This record gives sequence, structure tokens and C-alpha cells, in this order.
Amino acid sequence: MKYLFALFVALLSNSASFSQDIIKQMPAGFDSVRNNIAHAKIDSFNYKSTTVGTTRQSLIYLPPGYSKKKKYPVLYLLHGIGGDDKEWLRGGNPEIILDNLYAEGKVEPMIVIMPNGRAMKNDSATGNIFAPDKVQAFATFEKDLLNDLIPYVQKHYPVYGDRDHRAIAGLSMGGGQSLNFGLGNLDKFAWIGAFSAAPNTKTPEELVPDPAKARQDLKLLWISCGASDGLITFSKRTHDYLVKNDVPHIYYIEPGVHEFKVWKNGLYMFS
Ligand code: FER
Repeated sequence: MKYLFALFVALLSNSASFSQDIIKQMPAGFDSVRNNIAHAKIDSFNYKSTTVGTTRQSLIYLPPGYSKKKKYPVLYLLHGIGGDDKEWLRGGNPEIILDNLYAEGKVEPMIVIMPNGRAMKNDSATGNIFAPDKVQAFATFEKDLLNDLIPYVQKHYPVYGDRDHRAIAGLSMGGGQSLNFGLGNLDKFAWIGAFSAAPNTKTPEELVPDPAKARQDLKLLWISCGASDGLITFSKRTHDYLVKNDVPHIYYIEPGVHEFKVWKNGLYMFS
């Protein structure tokens, strides 16, 4: 009994002194194609955007075993300032990571929407990607997402319609968007993830004006960043506020800079 008590105290003091005592990383090679498992289908669709006044393209990941007769949760997965709807596929192998997770029984099959988060007529990542109108378009995407894209997806794909089955996550600018749009629309999203959130992230007070509501509504709030990322202050200040206001979340700092290694691991862990 004495020993049990000592063990208990040791465990307790250990967890109290380290906010993060286990570093978890996606296993090496997890982003490589496995041939002996079922694979997803990547497709694209076009939706009418009343917000932008154009028809916009989005990519969609349909999980292994996809059937229109089933119903799926849905993840909106957002790109960074230099990217577009294809950025995750180009650099992050999300379809491979997710296929491998399904094969190991570690995630529920879900539909993943990879849209272009730069809501403007010319939404390509060309020219000066930091131009004010392009940066503004990442904020305008909130309207496109809520009023155009989500309704389209709800109508054309077999997805659940409630907040408990809808997630939003992204890298950098997309991480900022996920925090801004997710926390700003808790009636729509219960799972929110930000990998290396960019300076477009609203202040913590704007993001979470009502900590009690966030506490009650969130299923998962995930904030991760590379320890050597120059943008880490935007994650850190959000985390500090959440701790101070007692809003449960995961704050996950791992070795790395502003890079896909961190974002892939973010997707793996968040999923
Ligand atoms: C900035 C630095 C970085 C900024 C945005 C970023 C809008 C975004 C980086 C990314 O998405 O990778 O000053 O301002």
C-alpha cells in the first residue's frame, strides 16, 4: 500500500511538472503507400459560390469502402498562404496517412474536403501571395464555406449534418482559418485543429469570448506547432488564454519549423 501511494505521488508530480511528457510522432514510413490495403478515392467537384460570384473547385477524399448508402463524418482540411486545394495532396500525403490509419482501425471513415481557401475570383497561388487582397480572401472564405461549400457538400454527399460530425483543420493560414471559423461557429463545428496557425489567427479574446460555451461545445480543440517555427507565438498566446480560462485543448509542440513534417503529424494525431 505504501509503495502504491509512493507510485501515485510520483506519477502525479511527474504529470504536474511536465505539461507534455510524451512526444508522439507518426511512425516512420506511415506516409508511404501500402499495397495490401484498401485505398481512398480522390475526386473533385465544382460548386457555385454566391460569395465570390464564380464556380469554385474543391477536392474531396472518399474513404476506403465508400458507399453512398452509408453516412460519414466530414473534415474540412485547409491549406496555407502559398497553397491551393491541391497543397495537402502535393506535400502532405493526407490520403495515404488516412488510408493507413483506417487499415489499422485507428480512425472512423470520413469524407475530407480540401477546398481552395482563397475566396476571390482569381484564387490561384500566383503573384504576390502576401498581397492584401489575397490575404483578405482567406477571411472571406468563412462566408464561402458556410453559405456555399458546406450546403453543397451536405446536398451532394452522404455526410451527417450535425456539428458533432463536422471537423475543420488546417495548416498555417488554414490553421488560423480553422480557429477563426471553427471557434466562431461552434454550432457548425465540434472538432477544430490548427497546425502552425498563422498571423491571421484572431486574438484569443475574439476567438473564445465565452469560455463556458467553448468548454461545453468542443469535442476536440487541437493546436500544434513546430518548436522552431517563427509563427509559434500565435499558437502559444491562444494556448495560454485557453489554460487561463480552463478550456480543455491539446497543445502539442514538436521538433520542427514551418514545414509539412509537422503538418503531417498534426493530421495524423488530430485524425
Ligand atoms: C505572415 C506570415 C506567414 C502572414 C501569413 C503567413 C498574413 C502564412 C504562412 C503560411 O500560410 O504558411 O505575416 O500574414
